[in-house]
Amino acid sequence: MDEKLRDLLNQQIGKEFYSAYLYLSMSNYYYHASLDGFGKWYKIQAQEEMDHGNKIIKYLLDREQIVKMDAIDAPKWDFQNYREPIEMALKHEEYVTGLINDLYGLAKDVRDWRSCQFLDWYLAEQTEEEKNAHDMINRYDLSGADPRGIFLLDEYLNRREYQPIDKV
Ligand code: OFO
Repeated sequence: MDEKLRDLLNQQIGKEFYSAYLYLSMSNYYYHASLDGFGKWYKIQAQEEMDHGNKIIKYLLDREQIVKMDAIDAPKWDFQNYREPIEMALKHEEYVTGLINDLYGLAKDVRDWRSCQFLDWYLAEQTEEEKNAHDMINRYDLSGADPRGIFLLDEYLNRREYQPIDKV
C-alpha cells in the first residue's frame, strides 16, 4: 500500500475515535440534564463511530499494514445550551466528509482501487451522517426550544437502537 495512504488511513482511525469521544461527551451532557433520549441517541452515535474506526483497523490488517493508534484530543463538554451540541455535530460531520473525500482522492491518485472500494462505504455513510445531523437541527427547531417540545423530541430520540455495522 502507498505509504501516504496508509498513514492517512491510520490517522482516520484516530478521527473516528475522536468522533466517538465527542458524541460520548454530548451524551453525558444530555444525560446530566435528564434528557435521556438525547443522551441515548448520542451514545449510540458514539458506538457507531467506534465501529467506523474498527472497520479501518480491520481493513489495514487485512491488507497486512501496520496499525498505529494516535492520541485522542479531549472533546468539548461544557455546552452553552441544548442546541449547541446539535450544531457542533453537523459541523463535525461536514469536516469528516472532507477527510473521507481527501482519503478517496489519494486512493484514486495512487490507483489503489481496493481502497477506493473500501472507502465507498464511508462516502455513503457520510451522506447519512450529515442527513441525521441536519434532521436533528430541524427537529430541535420544530420543537421551538419549548420545554414540552423538547420533552416530546427526547421521547422520540429514545427509540433509537444501536445496530452494529457488518464485519467490523
Ligand atoms: Fe464516522 O461518521 Fe460520523 O464522524
